[in-house]
Amino acid sequence: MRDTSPFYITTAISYPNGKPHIGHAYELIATDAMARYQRLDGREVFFLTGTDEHGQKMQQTARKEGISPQELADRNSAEFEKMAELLNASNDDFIRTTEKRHHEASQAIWIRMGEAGDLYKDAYAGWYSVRDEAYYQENETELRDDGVRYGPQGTPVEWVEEESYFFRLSAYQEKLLKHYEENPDFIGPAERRNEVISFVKSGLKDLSVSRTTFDWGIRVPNDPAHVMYVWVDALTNYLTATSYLTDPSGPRAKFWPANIHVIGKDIIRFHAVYWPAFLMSAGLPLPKRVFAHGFLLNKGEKMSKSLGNVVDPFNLVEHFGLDQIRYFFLREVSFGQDGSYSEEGIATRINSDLANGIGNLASRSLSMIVKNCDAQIPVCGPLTDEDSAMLAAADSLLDTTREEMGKQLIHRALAAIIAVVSETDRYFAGQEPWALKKTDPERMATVLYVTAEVVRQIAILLQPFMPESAGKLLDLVAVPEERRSFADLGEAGRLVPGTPLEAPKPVFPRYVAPEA
Ligand code: ME8
Repeated sequence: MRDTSPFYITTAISYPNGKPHIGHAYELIATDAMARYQRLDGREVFFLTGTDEHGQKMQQTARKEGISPQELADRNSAEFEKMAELLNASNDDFIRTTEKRHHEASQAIWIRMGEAGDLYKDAYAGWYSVRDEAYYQENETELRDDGVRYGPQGTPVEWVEEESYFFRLSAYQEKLLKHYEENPDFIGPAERRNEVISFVKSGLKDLSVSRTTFDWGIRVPNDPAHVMYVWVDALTNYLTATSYLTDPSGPRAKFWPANIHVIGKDIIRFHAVYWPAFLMSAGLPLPKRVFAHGFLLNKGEKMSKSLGNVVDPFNLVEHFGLDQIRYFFLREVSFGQDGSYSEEGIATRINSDLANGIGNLASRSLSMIVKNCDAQIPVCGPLTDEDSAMLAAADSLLDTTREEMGKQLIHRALAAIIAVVSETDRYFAGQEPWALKKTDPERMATVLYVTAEVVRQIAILLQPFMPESAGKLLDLVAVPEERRSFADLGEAGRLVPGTPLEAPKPVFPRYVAPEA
């Protein structure tokens, strides 16, 4: 069933302490595909991404580089915006947490948590990871042979002692567990849900939510010696951009609560424990779902600066092409699981699924139409069972992909579309339209019509994943711009005989590795 309610989707906001890497690109591409899918399916979508600019990590990196944190943020945030453009991301806004609107929203949520009686001042003494911007219990850390103590994500922790505001997280343990129980879809995938539930069941301690030993952050209202813990402000970005708190009659306020926060698995605790607790405290509605994708590994290994295998998304796109990269990540990696990538893997996908698959199907069938049917969409004669089955397979893709995308199973939605490409290949080969040319030209016309009609539907459905290439495929079958939404799938938008076609230009060239 089609859902017409507004749809709000977010990525995590990235730390601009360095340039964007392929993990950031991956998250943005996947979230973009989901946003585009819902838009094409007729929903009013608000898609947000941005940068998380406060905190100790930013301050330390800036100091090392001899510039101010604001300069560091300006420089690298611009790189993230450039990446969004390069990746053809359809985000409706790009939020920076140093913006005024965000300071206002963060202070507003702080005041509400205070009014609820959930903030109190005390002294913090414990472990902190600057790289993760996270507090850890001692039993979550380990002292290794190198004499350094590490947190659960493998980053070094340091001892912190300072005056701090605390948030009464302990008071939300039972409420959170009840929320997970009553809203089984709140956290996905299932592994992450289990992980969060067992973390919360193991007992929640109150959370230190302000810092006094540095000042790169949002001031605590009425206590300017304190800046907010960066995660309090970072999570609030999702609210800021809707103006739900600061201007409830604003045009975007209707988008809160978010339908889905898309994040990586390393930050599930912040999104599925702290964030809903803050919102409950502030008396605000909770997001409907938090979905954690996996990590991208380079040839199976974790990317790290020290291994020298951090891949620059700009280079990757330059080398393979944007839609090729989008397709690879979305089809190859099971969304929610870790995924590995390599040049060979990307080349194989490009050649098998795109060049030899949909690209070849479109060019073979459409060039036959141009040559043998006066360069016009041919008339479709009486349908055989095979023709009807072929059209039915294409017509059923909307339901299948809607179901998979509703569960963030992007790779399965794509696999279903590609399976219909293969089925169409078999249909086309089996019908032998080239042989029918002499013996039964009307029958040939029907086979070509059916094939072109399937190409049309596949191209419409590929738009969320490969917007530009899918657009080119739709140009090849002469589908007007305003007939490219999901409402035009199936019977509603069948190709019109007599529509002129041009000789097809290749959309997906074969990838040939450059000589070493
Ligand atoms: O965590 N593969 O920012 P960030 C896949 N500012 N995803 C990856 C990845 C990889 N190798 N490396 C990172 C932060 N990510 C916070 C978020 S949200 C209110 C604040 C993902 O720049 C990571 O999981 O470290 C996260 O979702 C996003 O990239 C930004 O990471």
